[in-house]
Amino acid sequence: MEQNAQLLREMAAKAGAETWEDRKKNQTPQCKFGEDGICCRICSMGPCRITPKASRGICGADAHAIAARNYVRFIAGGTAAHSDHGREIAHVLHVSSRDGNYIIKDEQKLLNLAREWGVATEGRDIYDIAHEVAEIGLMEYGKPFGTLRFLERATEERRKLWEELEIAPRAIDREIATVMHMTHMGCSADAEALVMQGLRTGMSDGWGGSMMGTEFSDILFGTPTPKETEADLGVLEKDMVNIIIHGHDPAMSEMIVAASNQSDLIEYAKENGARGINIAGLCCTGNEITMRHGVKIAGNFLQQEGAILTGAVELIVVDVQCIFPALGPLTKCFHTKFITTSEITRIPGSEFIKFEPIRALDQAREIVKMAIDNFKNRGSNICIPQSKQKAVVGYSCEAIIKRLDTVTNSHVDDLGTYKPLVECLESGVLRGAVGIVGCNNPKVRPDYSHIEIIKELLRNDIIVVATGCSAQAAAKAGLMQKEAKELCGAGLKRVCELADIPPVLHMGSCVDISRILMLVTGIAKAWNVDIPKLPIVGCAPEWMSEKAVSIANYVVATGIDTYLGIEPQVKGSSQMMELITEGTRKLVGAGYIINTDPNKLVASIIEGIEAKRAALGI
Ligand code: SF4
Ligand code: MSK
Repeated sequence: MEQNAQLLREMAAKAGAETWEDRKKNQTPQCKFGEDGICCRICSMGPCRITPKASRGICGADAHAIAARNYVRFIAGGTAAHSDHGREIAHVLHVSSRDGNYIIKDEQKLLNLAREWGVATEGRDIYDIAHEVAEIGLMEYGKPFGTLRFLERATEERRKLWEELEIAPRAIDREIATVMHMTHMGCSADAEALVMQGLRTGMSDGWGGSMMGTEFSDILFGTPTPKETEADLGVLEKDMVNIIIHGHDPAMSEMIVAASNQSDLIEYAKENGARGINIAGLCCTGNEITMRHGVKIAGNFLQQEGAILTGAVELIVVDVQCIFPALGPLTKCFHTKFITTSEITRIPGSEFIKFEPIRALDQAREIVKMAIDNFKNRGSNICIPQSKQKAVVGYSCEAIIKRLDTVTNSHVDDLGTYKPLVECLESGVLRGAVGIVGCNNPKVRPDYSHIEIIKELLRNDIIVVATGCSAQAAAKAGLMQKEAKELCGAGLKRVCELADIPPVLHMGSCVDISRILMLVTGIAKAWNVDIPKLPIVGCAPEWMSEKAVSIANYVVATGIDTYLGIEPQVKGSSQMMELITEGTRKLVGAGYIINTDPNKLVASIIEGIEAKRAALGI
């Protein structure tokens, strides 16, 4: 991996290009007030910062109030991004039609959701049902009364607790607005009240916008099933037209993949001297597309510049979130065309083609053609690192149930439930399960913490499910191929062999952490054990984005301990540090455990899982 990085650094130097590593140096040392969360600039009497001689801002807000307000605004940013993604997909569902660009690929999932939401299905056209379901979903963003519909999916214990604590989320947009209002100058200064609203807002993401994003994407594009792919920059092809898809919302990329498979465009690529068209994904658009089509994974968050630095990318097309503005100047150092498609993500140095669902396939064809036309402009200085690994991806909850059912095949009557998985956990064949999620962060060596933590868990018979950039790190390290069972303890190895699965299951993109919520909820129901007592935890070793904090909040509110390898920016407030670790645990049964040393972090995960097992008497 370091060898690749060195190669790409040389490419950058030759091209006169700057990378995140250069900019990181220029940003060092980073602002201590920002790191500790005790700089406030929410009114123009400020900015104010807390120092040994100034314990309060001009209005009198102390370190706890300032850190808490900054923290919940972080959550609101993350919830807004994930949930708006869900809203966009709902709009696509709303214009789906039998003869249009977007058709319904998983009718059964749509019918199940329609029944769950009380939508009549008998004798109706599937597209009428789809449009009504989409409209109900869209109303979840702004309905004036009641709480979110998906909360009904949670365990009874959680629902009751959320009601008692008054953190059951109402309309999604309302929770985001409530954060902005509470943190406006002259409103909340009480850290605990702000943290509670943070939990509620996070839940409007996980049990709201993200869950909608996942459900509607499955309905439109198909529920993922296991399929083989490859990961890392070596998936770029020297003699093909390389197109990178990047971001989070799969709607446009679905069409790019469809266009790239059309014979006239493949023929056109050949006429232009290429062997064909090669699509490769970055970040969560890459995850969405690999989960459903097996499209190859070029890399994760901190590899986005590396992909361009190969000099072999004809075009990069992006939608929303996690896209470096640096791609503007960087692509100018090469022949690479940079296309933005969402009005949410406008970046200087890009060409903007506004995504329109009703003519998305034509737009995608236009974009693929642009890439082909650009093939001839590729420079002679190409450097594609050789590294790539095989991976099996596509583990939706449905796919996991199907595979794990084969482990205890004596339980024919249990087919279609999580009981076989519960049996493995209860008997100790598997000691526990960990959801590893989240980004890369230049504060730590890219992928290192993800990989070290995952490997140690596997050695200890702890099965791993992964999403986002963590999943891509695992894929690049070869941990998503079935042969990785050789790295596991005897119990996990046996489960992998019987179920014919890799020990790390790719569950999708960042919004697909809602799949993990449903997986854990399903296990809790099948086992009849409250979620905080299960030997199941979450971990974000290298997180960086506001979305990650939103996720961490809904995971904690769901009763799942969350281990963080990067410190949240609240260290300047002892009260906040207490609230996010032990404070929430007293209320919802889970909290953060923070350690920036990956070896210590994984040791505490294993210790935490074993303590939960001991408490269950297993
Ligand atoms: Fe300063 Fe208070 Fe204004 Fe914040 S809200 S900038 S602490 S005066
Ligand atoms: S893409 S939010 S860097 S996981 Fe979902 Fe990766 Fe984090 Fe973006």
